[in-house]
Amino acid sequence: MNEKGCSREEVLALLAGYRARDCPHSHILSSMCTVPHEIALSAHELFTATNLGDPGLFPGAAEIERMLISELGSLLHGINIGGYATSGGTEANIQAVRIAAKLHPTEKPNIVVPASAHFSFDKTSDLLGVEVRYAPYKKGEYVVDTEAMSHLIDKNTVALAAVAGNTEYGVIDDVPAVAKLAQEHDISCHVDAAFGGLVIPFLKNPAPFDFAVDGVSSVTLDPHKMGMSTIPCGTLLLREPETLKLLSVDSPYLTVKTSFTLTGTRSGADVAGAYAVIRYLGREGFRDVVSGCMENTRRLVSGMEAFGYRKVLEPIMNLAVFEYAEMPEGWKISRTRAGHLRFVMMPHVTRDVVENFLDDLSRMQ
Ligand code: 0PR
Repeated sequence: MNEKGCSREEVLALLAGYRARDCPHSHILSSMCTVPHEIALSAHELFTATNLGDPGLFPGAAEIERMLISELGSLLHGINIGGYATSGGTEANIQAVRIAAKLHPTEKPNIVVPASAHFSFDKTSDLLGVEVRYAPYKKGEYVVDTEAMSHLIDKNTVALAAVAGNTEYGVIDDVPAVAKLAQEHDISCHVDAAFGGLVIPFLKNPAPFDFAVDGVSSVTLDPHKMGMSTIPCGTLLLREPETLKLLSVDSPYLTVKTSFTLTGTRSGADVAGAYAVIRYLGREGFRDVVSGCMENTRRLVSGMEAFGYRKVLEPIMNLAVFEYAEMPEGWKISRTRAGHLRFVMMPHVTRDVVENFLDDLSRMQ
């Protein structure tokens, strides 16, 4: 730290220089985050000084968090759903597994997750000492083979997970089959809908993936992905709100005497941002956003197919995957573990962005 500070202008010019080095969203085609909705930014600003880690000081912000959980719970067909706003999908997945391990105490707990599960389950394993068993895909479909999953369950299995909108291929596991398996073994069923939770409800004829499915105990849903909130905002949604208490530790000097969250100090700003978007857009607005993203996904697929690029799957969501090929310079496109090209068609990937990309692609033909 320098002895003397500098002017506001100098500081902001310095930061702007660094910001200019970041990739522009107009060229980011593989991110699950997006440019926050304008109303999320205003809401965020209003709540920057709030700390949900000491909710008695900020009852207004705490009430917004409760309303966010309640709104998302009812969107996912739940009644009196509990939970809280996490720092993202990683924290929500960790906490869901912690709850499952407490509900089903055993010396060597394990969980069975799809091979497509996000790497946050590896972190969960390392942190909690819970073994993670990966159930393979159904050949060529990238959804979990529930038959194979059933063979990985034993007396120490505390939970099964299904993914609704997987990170690499955007497909939805057979949640009813996974939940049924969990019920048969009297264990928890966690659905990771970090990405899909704000897409699937707005698709035509959505696949069952939420609390409407018997046996689903918890769901991860991240507003900082398709919810267009500011980062970082995830949620953990629980069918049985009381199960959160299993994670409680004493917090004697706070305004509330127990704490169940993984992080301590938590901003109310991103939570207000997430709630603002939900109130502002409503289901109708979200349906429009999702249908726009789906239309752009179809345009990308037809444009690329016209140049001879081959898709790996018919997209179910706003995520398209192609066999590997060289891509034009300057575009940020990631690859799956299997080496496929992965496009996540977030709200910032507008029709203009798609056309610009296809133009660049046409110059490579
Ligand atoms: N579950 C699923 C299904 C996910 O896709 C992700 C993250 C998580 C859990 C973990 O969520 P957090 O990262 O919020 O803890 N999916 C993205 C991914 O790994 C996250 C991301 C977003 C990565 C934007 C890069 C990026 O530019 O691809």
